[in-house]
Amino acid sequence: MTATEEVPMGFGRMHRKEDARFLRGRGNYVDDVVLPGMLHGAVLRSPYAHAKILSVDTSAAEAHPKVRAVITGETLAGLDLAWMPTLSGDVQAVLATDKVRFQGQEVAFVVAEDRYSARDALELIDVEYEPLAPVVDARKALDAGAPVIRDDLEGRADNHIFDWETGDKARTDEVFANAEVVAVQDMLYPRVHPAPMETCGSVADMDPVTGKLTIWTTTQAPHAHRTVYALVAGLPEHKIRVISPDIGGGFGNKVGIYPGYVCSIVGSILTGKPVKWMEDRSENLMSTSFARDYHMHGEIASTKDGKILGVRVKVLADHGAFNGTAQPTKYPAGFFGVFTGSYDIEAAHAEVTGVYTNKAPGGVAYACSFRITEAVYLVERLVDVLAHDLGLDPAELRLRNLLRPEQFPYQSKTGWEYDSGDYPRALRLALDMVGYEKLREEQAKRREAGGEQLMGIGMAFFTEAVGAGPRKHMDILGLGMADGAELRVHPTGKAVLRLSVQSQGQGHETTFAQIVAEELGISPEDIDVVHGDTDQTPFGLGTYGSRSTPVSGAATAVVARKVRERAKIVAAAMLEVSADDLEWEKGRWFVKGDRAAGKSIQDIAMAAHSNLELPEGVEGHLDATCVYNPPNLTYPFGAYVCVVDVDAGTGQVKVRRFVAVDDCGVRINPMIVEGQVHGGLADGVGMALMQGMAFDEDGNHLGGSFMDYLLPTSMECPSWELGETVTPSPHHPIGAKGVGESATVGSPAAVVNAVLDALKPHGVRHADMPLTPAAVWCALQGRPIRT
Ligand code: MCN
Ligand code: CUN
Repeated sequence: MTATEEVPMGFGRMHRKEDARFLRGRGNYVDDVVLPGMLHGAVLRSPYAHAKILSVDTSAAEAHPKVRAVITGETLAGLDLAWMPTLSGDVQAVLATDKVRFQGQEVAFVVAEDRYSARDALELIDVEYEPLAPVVDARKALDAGAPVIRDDLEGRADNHIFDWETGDKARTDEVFANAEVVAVQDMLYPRVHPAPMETCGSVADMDPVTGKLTIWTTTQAPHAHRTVYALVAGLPEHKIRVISPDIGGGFGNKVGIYPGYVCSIVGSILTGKPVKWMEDRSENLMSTSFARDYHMHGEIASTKDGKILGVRVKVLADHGAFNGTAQPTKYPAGFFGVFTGSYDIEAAHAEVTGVYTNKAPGGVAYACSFRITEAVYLVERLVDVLAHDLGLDPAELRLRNLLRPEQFPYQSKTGWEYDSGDYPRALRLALDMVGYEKLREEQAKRREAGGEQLMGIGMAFFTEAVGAGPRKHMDILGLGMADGAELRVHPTGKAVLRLSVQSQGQGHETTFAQIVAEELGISPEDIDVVHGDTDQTPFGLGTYGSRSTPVSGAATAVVARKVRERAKIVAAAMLEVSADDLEWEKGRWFVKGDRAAGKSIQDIAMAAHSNLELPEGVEGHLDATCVYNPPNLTYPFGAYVCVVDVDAGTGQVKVRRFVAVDDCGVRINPMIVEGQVHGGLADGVGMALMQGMAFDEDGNHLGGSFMDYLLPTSMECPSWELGETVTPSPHHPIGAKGVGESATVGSPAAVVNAVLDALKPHGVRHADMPLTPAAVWCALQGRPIRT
């Protein structure tokens, strides 16, 4: 921050407080943690996607002079730790005992004096495998005679995980049977990976004297992890301290508990020394939480003139070898239930079937909003397919069907209550900003002129449901999704806010200080935000599903208001008036009708710690705590328009422009919101055009490095054009809605719709992501790139 720049006393643009250390290279990440006597762990991984383990010989590795311990599945079985529960109530192998079930699965863990020796010793472990036929294609997972992946589960004779449905099937079938038009489209939302800049890792330190385990680890949910460690390992919870220091990007990759974390803990218990384990890039890409992998069969029904009547969908969900997704228990398909999108329809129905395949576990990650990415992609592609079939302009079709402002709060046909919105206003703003009509004119001229330079205009309108959640509906492993907050105000009026949520780059140290500043009138510079340490912060479920602002942000406002009420009593005593005679303005209480007679929050804080006499029954100090259980989710929304140029000769797509209008209710820090949107839009361009985790037919992972798994850079991104509308959430104390995943959720459909709009004159109706040059070229030739 420059000296001249003003720090807002509340909401407003403000540079991130945490940047002072990040920009100076003073961040403190897990790999920066160095403890006396620390040892290093490395994981031996399976080269096969599916194979029986016949034997594991660790003798040569154990003989390595720098090796302190070699841990196998058998070692863990002896401690009853070979399997751990997943966040979805399945079990996952920590280290394989019987079989390996995906390429890259953890088989053994070596603890050595340095990282290099640990890695060297991996090569000395001799594992004898008997390869088995793998299940790679989810569409074949339920075939009769398909190899059974989870024969560890009793009585399991197939690869079926769950069936889940939502909506009214009978009513939907009736609407479809009577509809004038039905458009049908199969589509794949391919497996992608969050690929945070920092990979996953941990440093575990079990103090043999006190019995206290401290674990520095890359986690988005430190408190939830601590409870799971306590339950799984039988360690007393108060003897476990989870510290999540600075996190170099999470994107959902750091929600779950990975075998490496558990192995570092066991390594520390066995050696009596701290043990560090840090993945490399390939390990991260191959074995940690992927995202999506939804095969969707979608149908949309409408009248001839484009009134949408219903949506139905069948999904085949590839969950990999262990059901390791991290969504609220009641929702095995996450919040996919919002697939009716932003439209006023009569009926909807979805069926989702989850299956095991020989791939890494995961599913809910990469700014997914619990599968709302898939839901938004589905409905926004279907609307475009319908526009294509009806010969209608996709903007016009959307405007005819968007929910109207007077319909809020809106009960969706699948049971969700959208809190607030003005959708047509957002879409009109986006169309105005991009200059929609002029662009269509340009496109018409280009089409008339012919040639290989194609132009496409695509859009997407999305509604998200974020802020999980009302605790009675939402829990993870039985832990209800409510968040605590604690606010202390020191005698001199400086404050410290303690939170359970965990920033991974979202700027919480700034924005949460701004919420307190807005409520109390203390400068955000004078408010420290403490997070990422279970010994120092109240319990809460962590950061994912863009829930920090909706849940902990609300908790922060509530706790600050409690402090304000306490301050009122102290101010009344200081001013020798009744508390009822006081009025609040930002930063001070004053006597109604006499502005000059007032006390600042700083004066009040000092008095609260002094020998001032307070009314009977009122303690001193201003500190307060609260637990916030949200009454509903918040429903941010947005309208995105993308313009692409496509070279028909090479299939190369260039994103020319991208307009994004977001509505996340009241913006705490517009600069941070814009940063979140920029990042998410880049994600969307990446997923639409280049990312996609591929496997060969033997289940070999083909995206183990950034040479093969492509991420977007500034070269692929246009200069984003952002707009905003503000529709406050009626039930959130400051009217804010979450925004961290909005752009990732909304943008892929806009990019894909734009590319397909460009290809439309060539008879292309749909093509699956990623729309690489090869995929686009194949689509133009009329052949699919994949079967
Ligand atoms: N914010 C605001 N006004 C609003 C809403 C949000 O100023 N109306 C601010 C918040 O105060 C916060 C940031 O925007 O500083 C994001 O807030 P929110 O939408 O509540 O999302 P979370 O903080 O819960 O972040 C989670 C979300 C998720 S789930 C993924 S995945 C993702 C994302 O955030 N991962 C990220 N954005 C990321 N950004 C970075 N840099 N790194 C990641 O790993
Ligand atoms: Cu789903 S990725 Mo974010 O919720 O951590």
